[in-house]
Amino acid sequence: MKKLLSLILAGTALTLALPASAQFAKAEDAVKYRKNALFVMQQNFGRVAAMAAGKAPFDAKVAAESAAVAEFVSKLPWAGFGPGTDKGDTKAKPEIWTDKAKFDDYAKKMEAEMTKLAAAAKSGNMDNIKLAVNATGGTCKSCHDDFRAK
Ligand code: ASC
Repeated sequence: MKKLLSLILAGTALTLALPASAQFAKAEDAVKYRKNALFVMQQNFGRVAAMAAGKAPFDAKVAAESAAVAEFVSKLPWAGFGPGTDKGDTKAKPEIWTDKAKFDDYAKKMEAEMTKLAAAAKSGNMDNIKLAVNATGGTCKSCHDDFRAK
């Protein structure tokens, strides 16, 4: 019984650890994985940003749900930037791999701002949502400026 429990716990730990250490069958899959994660994040962030900019009607429930999804998905793209994934159908600049510490720092900052945005959206306060959208968008932009080819 104890053995079964430790097996289950080990299995759970492995599953939870997967995103950060995800291995891909081929580099092309890693590129697709990170692009799709960034796309899903952007679609959800963009929905909230459109409300903050007055380009879409404010729907507090949709904003809260979208920001929560964006926050979760913001943790996923990085597993797709492993060694050897700098080639192919990608705008990722080589500096991502030569200046990894800076790239990782940008990633962490974006995740942190997404968390603040999710909290703001959950509270439903539009002034806070606007501030958080701007701060989060700023972290998207600075990383794109340095690490994404035009
Ligand atoms: C988006 C998106 C970005 C950021 C950026 C904010 O919705 O796709 O890259 O916001 O434009 O400045």
